[in-house]
Amino acid sequence: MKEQLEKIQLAASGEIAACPSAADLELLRVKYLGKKGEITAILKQMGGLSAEERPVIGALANSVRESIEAALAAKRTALSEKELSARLLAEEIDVTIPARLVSIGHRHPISTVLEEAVDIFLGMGFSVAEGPEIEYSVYDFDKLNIPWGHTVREWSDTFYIEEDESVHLRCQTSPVQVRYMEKHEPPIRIISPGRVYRKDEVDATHSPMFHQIEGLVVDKGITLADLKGTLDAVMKKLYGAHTSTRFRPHHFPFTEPSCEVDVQCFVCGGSGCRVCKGEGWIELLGSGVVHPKVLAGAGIDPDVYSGFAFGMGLERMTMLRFGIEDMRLLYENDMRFLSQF
Ligand code: 2U9
Repeated sequence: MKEQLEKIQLAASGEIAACPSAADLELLRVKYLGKKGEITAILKQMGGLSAEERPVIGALANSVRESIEAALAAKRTALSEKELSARLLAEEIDVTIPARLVSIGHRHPISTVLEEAVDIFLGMGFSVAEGPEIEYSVYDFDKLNIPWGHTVREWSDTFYIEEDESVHLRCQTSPVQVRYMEKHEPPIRIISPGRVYRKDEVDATHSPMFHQIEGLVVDKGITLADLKGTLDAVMKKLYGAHTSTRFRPHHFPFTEPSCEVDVQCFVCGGSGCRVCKGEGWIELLGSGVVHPKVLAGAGIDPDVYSGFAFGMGLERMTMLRFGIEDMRLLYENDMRFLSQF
């Protein structure tokens, strides 16, 4: 039995030393120290020993068990240290590798110009009004004094949704202001920015979808002088304090009198260049005193109140502001182009 125990001791220490993993180590523990293990088997046979042999073999068996337990414990520690250092090596983070930069996009130049204009109008006491892009023709045409038969109502000019031409994609944001007048008492001071649609062929200066900012002021005693003073102040804020404005007579169905507004060329200062096409002036806005029929149609008494309105194309303002010569570039979503502005 003594030799048996010594053999077990030798075999166990060899196997434990060579054991490759914690799972295999557990199998060895069961093999040597478990209930059906080799040491237990020896202890079970001790009943057949003489009274002198029993304590000697018992002490030996105990010391073999303790030494196997100690070897197992030492090996367990060694294996877990090995596993830890292998994991640390595998999961090592090299903090010196340059970070992959996240691309965070870029504000569209149209948004930049829109936000700037909205800020200016908010500062002057205007608020922003919005409305549907699919609009009743009554709101986009009739209530704006654009009667049946007017050219802008033609199929070739408009994206009709209904066969009977009663609903279409709005061609201006004016209907938003008609809706606002119907719901609010003067004084009214609003701008309505948004997308509008016209059946234009795509070229460097046209697109079937573009953006406008329109504005409306209605109160007692509003005159053309308020229109001129307000728009002159806005243009000075947009293009610099030295900017001069010029008001030319024009015609719009919804305003009377009507005018177009030019600003002195902010590139050449008025002497004539490529941007202003030698004119010295750049046309930027349409405007006028709101037609009494338009006020009355929206439930506002034109004998008590008067107002002025204006409209500008955001794409045109953006192109002039950043020196962009082709409108199509604004819609291509090419980051190489957009991130320049
Ligand atoms: C109401 C009454 C009148 C809005 C106006 C213009 C003149 C105008 C153009 C500028 C360039 C359209 O984008 S563009 O092609 N707009 O010239 N718009 S007055 O007049 C209104 C609006 C609402 C109730």
